[in-house]
Amino acid sequence: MRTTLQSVQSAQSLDDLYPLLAANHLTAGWHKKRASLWKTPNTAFLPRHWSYELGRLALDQAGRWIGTELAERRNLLLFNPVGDNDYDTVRTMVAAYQMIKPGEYARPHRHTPNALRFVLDAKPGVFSVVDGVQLPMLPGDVLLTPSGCWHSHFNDSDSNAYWIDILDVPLVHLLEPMFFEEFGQAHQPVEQQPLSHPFWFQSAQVQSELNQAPQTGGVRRVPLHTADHFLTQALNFIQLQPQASTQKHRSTASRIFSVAQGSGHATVGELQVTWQPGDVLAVPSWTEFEIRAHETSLLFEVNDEPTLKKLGFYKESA
Ligand code: GTQ
Ligand code: FE2
Repeated sequence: MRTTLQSVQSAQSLDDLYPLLAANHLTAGWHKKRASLWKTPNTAFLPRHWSYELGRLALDQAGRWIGTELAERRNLLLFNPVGDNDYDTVRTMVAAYQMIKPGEYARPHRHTPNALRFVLDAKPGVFSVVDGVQLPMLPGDVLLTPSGCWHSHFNDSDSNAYWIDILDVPLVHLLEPMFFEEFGQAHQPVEQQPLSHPFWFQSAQVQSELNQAPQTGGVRRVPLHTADHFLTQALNFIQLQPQASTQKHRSTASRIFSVAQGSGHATVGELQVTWQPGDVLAVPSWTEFEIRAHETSLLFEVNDEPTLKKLGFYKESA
């Protein structure tokens, strides 16, 4: 310490001082390698599109060699190809395609991250169990497994079942409150089989709400009422008439879109893609986007607006 103080004391210039600062884990705010403030958002994430046709085929192939016994979840992560990232889809959220075969049981666990499922293909007999409540998974349904809830999935139908998982794991990684626990038994006891539940948004119910929603420019929106259980993410269904498109805009929120029905084209930043049922689009923060339908289409959107709004960081521009 003596010698350190003496060497700092005897520095004759800033150039003498910089290495002494570094050796003591200090750096001069006026002499950094990287800027810490910039004029407008500078997102590291890329606009991206994933094909369900490919994801589904890859899951079928994986299913020849990996079971739920070994894997816990048979899922394919939709990672954003930036730096050494191999997990995050956008800054705060990850999306995955998951498949479960007839007779399989994806064992129960619970974790800090909030999770939701958007069902793509499933026959009657596929369920998630959330804190002892057995909820059916049928195409177009959305199911919530909020932070800390025990959850497992099983397939008593005669066909493979496929869905999209969206979780706020990357946000939990950033803030570091991660906890994860295995239930300890292979199956979760079922206590209720309700006909409706706040964690279960049935496709038919969403359709009837869409039919009553006002239409502007060929677009109808139905927000899902998740705010009491889901604090970090908001969920919307967006119906587009043929040739209708979402208004071109950008915001500080990150967004993941999944295609429920129909087909069309999207411009996300520099990316131009066509989309089909089951496909996924990543819209990073502050990236301008416009999604256009070729035929009557239905999109499912998950965004992190509630996180940004609670923190006072939400901004948008047309
Ligand atoms: O189904 O519980 O894709 O915990 C990633 C983490 C699915 C799940 C994922 C999970 C799950
Ligand atoms: Fe999970």
